[in-house]
Amino acid sequence: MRTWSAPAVPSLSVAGPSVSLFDTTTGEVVETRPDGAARLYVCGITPYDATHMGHAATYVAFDLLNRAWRNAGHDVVYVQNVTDVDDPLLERATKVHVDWQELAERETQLFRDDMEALRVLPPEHYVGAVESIPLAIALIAKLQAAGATYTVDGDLYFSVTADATFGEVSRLDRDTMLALFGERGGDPDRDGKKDPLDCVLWLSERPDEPSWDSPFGRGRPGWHIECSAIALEHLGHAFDVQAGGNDLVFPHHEMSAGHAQVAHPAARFAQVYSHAGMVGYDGEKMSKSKGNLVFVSALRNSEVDPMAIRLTLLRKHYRSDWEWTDDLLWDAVDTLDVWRPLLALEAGAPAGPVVDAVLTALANDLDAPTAVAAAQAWMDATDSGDRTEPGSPAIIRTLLDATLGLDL
Ligand code: 5CA
Ligand code: ZN
Repeated sequence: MRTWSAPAVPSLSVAGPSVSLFDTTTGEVVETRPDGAARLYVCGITPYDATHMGHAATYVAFDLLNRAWRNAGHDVVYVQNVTDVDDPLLERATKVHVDWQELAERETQLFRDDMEALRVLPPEHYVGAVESIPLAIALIAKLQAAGATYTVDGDLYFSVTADATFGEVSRLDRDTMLALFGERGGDPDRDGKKDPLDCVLWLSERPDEPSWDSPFGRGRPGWHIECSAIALEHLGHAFDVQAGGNDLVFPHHEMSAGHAQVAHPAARFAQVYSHAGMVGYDGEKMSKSKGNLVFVSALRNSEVDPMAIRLTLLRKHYRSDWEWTDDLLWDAVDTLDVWRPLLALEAGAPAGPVVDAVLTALANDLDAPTAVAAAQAWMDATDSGDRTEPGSPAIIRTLLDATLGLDL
């Protein structure tokens, strides 16, 4: 699939420190240790509606990781999927009487435009579920050969007991797993399953739904196998970071890891699992199914500065759950009105300590709020008349662009 265009990223004269990240599987902040290029997989959108602030927050969060690695001197191989065939997309297409492929293409393009406006670095491999069906089929065949599958009325299931490490990604108790599985696309109550948590690998053909030929009959792949297959193909095993919002911890990331690890027991799927908090609006998680949405494209269409949207997101720590309010956005708009003229000055407060503070904060579990506070302190000092360092505004401007993705 076509990716989106990359914004220019200026290089810094100082290298950033090695990057640490909170790992969901251990509950600790761990140092990432890329061996050669850093390998990142971030779960992509299901393109049945426009990009909302929750999506934007998650992609901006992992854009900080991408930038922090680059600033630390690593090349980054970044892979993202598009779930361009799945139940919610097909259901929406039926409801609004649009061809499912047209809907997916339209919303994917809107997402690309939103990501470009927000200056999110594009993945090197932007990969659709549909185009990856041969990969999914090959991986399912490995699971079948490993004895990890069985059928229920023609649908092929993954047996979670085949994965000796099942539960190690999310570390949740069984009752919580069962509840989340039911809420997030699973079918714990279906008759004929060996374990209520077993998930679909290949769904047999349904009337009026798209389907493809496979050794398991005509049908389409389940959701979790899509990300396992795409990640393994483009990143290999034990890649550095598997990421997404924390609504994906279970079942999605647990199952994707399970599929990959049963097919290739010698290696872990990913080394670190990193999850962004949920952005809420009007008291609930912002979600397409609830309809309580603030769209990036709607704000762009009403001439809101995308950098103000980005700053609003950066002011919250990526792991916290928070509520979007319009006041947060207007506050960011006002902030940038103050920042821009200061960054255009010939001289300002000393830049060196700010460069260190920003790089250190971001390498420490992507602490953007601390980085933004360090930038604000420089703005305050410069605004109150500290113009002791010629050229420092240009250095800060470059710093904000390279690390936080703020082009001011
Ligand atoms: N296609 C799957 C992943 S393979 C999917 O979850 N798509 S999605 O469109 O529902 O979400 C896209 C990304 O945005 C996921 O990483 C998800 O965790 C994240 N996300 C969804 N809603 C929110 C929210 N309210 N706040 C923060 N992140 C969110
Ligand atoms: Zn995924």
